[in-house]
Amino acid sequence: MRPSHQLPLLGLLLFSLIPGQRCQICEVSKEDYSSLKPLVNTMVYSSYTKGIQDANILLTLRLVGIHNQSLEQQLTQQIKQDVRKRVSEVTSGQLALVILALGACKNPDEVFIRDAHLVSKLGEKFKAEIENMETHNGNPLTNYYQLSLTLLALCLFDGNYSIPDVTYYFTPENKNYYFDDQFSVDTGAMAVLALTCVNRSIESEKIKAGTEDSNKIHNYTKKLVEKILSMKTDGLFGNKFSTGEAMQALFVSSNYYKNKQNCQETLRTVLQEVSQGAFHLPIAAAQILPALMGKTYLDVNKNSSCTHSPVKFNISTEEAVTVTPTVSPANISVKYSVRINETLDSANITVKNGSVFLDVMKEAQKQNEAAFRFTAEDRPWGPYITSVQGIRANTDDRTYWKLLSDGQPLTQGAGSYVVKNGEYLEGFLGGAVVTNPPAKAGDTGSIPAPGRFHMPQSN
Ligand code: B12
Ligand SMILES: *[C@@H]1O[C@H](CO)[C@@H](O)[C@H](O)[C@H]1NC(C)=O
Ligand SMILES: *[C@@H]1O[C@H](CO)[C@@H](O)[C@H](O)[C@H]1NC(C)=O
Ligand SMILES: *[C@@H]1O[C@H](CO)[C@@H](O)[C@H](O)[C@H]1NC(C)=O
Ligand SMILES: *[C@@H]1O[C@H](CO)[C@@H](O)[C@H](O)[C@H]1NC(C)=O
Ligand SMILES: *[C@@H]1O[C@H](CO)[C@@H](O)[C@H](O)[C@H]1NC(C)=O
Ligand SMILES: *[C@@H]1O[C@H](CO)[C@@H](O)[C@H](O)[C@H]1NC(C)=O
Ligand SMILES: *[C@@H]1O[C@H](CO)[C@@H](O)[C@H](O)[C@H]1NC(C)=O
Ligand SMILES: *[C@@H]1O[C@H](CO)[C@@H](O)[C@H](O)[C@H]1NC(C)=O
Ligand SMILES: *[C@@H]1O[C@H](CO)[C@@H](O)[C@H](O)[C@H]1NC(C)=O
Ligand SMILES: *[C@@H]1O[C@H](CO)[C@@H](O)[C@H](O)[C@H]1NC(C)=O
Repeated sequence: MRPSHQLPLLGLLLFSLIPGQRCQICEVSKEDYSSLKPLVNTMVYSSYTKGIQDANILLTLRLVGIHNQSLEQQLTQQIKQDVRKRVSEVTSGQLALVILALGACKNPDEVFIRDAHLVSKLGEKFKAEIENMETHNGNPLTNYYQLSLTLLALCLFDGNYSIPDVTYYFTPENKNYYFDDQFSVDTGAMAVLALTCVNRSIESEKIKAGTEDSNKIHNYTKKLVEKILSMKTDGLFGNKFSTGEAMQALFVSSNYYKNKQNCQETLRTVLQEVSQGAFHLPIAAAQILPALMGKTYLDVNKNSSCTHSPVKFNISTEEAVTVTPTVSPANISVKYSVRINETLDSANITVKNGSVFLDVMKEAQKQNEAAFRFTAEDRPWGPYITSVQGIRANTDDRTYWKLLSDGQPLTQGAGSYVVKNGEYLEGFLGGAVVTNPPAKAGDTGSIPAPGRFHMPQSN
């Protein structure tokens, strides 16, 4: 077990950073576990066919101790089969999630992790990310959320990483914590978890680091925590989908939740959202549930035995209600535009009330193939738009297809966002490029910066 820590010299700080302590956790009380049922039901009663893409689900089931042998077996088998088939092609973050899921607690899958050399393969993917940054203007192959997941998994599973790489690449000033000019709370939170793990490894002398490097890691964590806290609205950090990860980061590295009011504020808002079905995607449920049950990814530990949740969920299929509309819905009309550089293609599109953004895109494509054709890939969060008008977003350039409503970026994807009558929807080739992180909030106009792209391809 971890030794207890003396309080370090933190008089100057707004808060202290106390790793390994469990007193700042803000979790749903056992008596209120019934409010978590929608999340558990969503996770247990979905069909899973995507192999590695379902790793986050297995990770959460094991981390919070929801035991369902048939489901666990099914997920494990599909993940392993997928790993055997295409481990060299998966991204760093995907492989990190696989390792965290398979190794979440003591179970037979550890043999698979070892025999398939997953940890050293992850170490290679980490190196490849860093090499890409060196040759592509500081842009990783994927993103900093995945780089952080990777560092976290390497740290927890005794993989290879170097302290100088950590102190060089994880500075809070790094542009990769931002998309457009927005600090990505999910990304910052994952980095805090990874850095906290590294810090603990330094303390337990699992890895060596000088005082200077230790101090840097400490400072980065503190700064990132401050940024996360600065993104608070209504008890949420970033938005409802980043809050679970933000909570985990705050648990392991701040005293924020020592204040009971802070805790109640977050729980009230999150549970309200849960009751309104905001986390109806299994991945959304999987990302919020650990924090609500007082768990963090730092609890993933191949040495500890798989636990059972102390409370039995009365899981029932009846709870997973799907509302079937009784009357045929009215038609609604929206404006839809695609913007590339200065060119704008617009159309008025009529769809059934209750339609999602993707339905609008499909209808527009039917009407004007040349202007509105698009491609999408299936992801845990739904369909991910990869090209419009044959123009692909490009990670090396940090461009992406951004979805807007009345000029504001959506917080849901095309497959989830339900459109409203009279709304102005836009698909915009946005550049996630920032040469320097924004110094202050509010210094950017509401009009998005011109889109950038690289290597247009028709397909
Ligand atoms: C990095 C990131 C991005 C990057 C991805 C590209 C890159 N350079 O890596 C960029 C900036 C392009 C991006 C775009 C968007 N994102 Co995003 N993104 C993330 C983030 C921080 C990490 C994703 C990741 O790497 N996961 C780990 C790997 C292992 O999993 P993965 O499934 O292989 O990851 C891929 C997909 O997740 C995909 N992706 C990223 N974002 C989204 C969003 C949707 C809806 C889909 C279907 C896929 C997708 O890109 C990842 C890399 O290839 C997550 C945070 C989170 N909590 O998951 C948000 C997150 C998934 N994104 C989100 C959103 C809303 C979007 C946008 C819809 C925003 C917008 N208004 O346009 C767009 C997608 C539009 C489209 N083209 O379809 C939300 C989804 C919430 C929801 N309920 O649907 C999240 C949870 C952030 C949040 N808290 O709001 N994103
Ligand atoms: C499950 O059902 C039992 C008996 O009906 C009840 O006492 C308990 O609170 C329920 N648990 C949850 C998590 O809903
Ligand atoms: C376990 O999960 C399966 C889906 O894989 C589901 O059909 C079954 O009802 C679940 N069992 C329990 C006890 O929740
Ligand atoms: C770490 O690196 C050393 C030396 O390069 C290598 O021998 C070892 O196998 C690596 N370990 C892992 C887990 O990748
Ligand atoms: C860490 O932050 C403190 C206080 O801001 C500063 O004095 C110190 O130089 C920083 N240390 C490093 C290694 O960056
Ligand atoms: C990191 O470890 C040091 C002790 O080496 C401790 O003082 C500090 O609080 C820790 N920082 C974080 C961010 O966990
Ligand atoms: C797990 O156990 C091994 C061997 O007993 C030990 O070397 C390692 O430090 C332990 N890891 C953790 C995270 O406790
Ligand atoms: C909605 O539009 C479709 C196609 O334009 C049309 O067939 C249908 O009758 C309309 N429904 C209503 C309720 O107006
Ligand atoms: C958009 O602008 C960029 C840079 O100004 C240019 O390279 C690109 O060809 C333009 N794309 C289109 C489709 O006009
Ligand atoms: C869409 O409808 C509005 C009025 O309802 C009209 O002013 C506009 O010209 C239409 N746009 C297109 C592209 O048809
Ligand atoms: C669309 O449906 C919602 C409820 O599902 C309703 O509140 C709204 O009035 C409807 N809009 C139209 C234009 O029918």
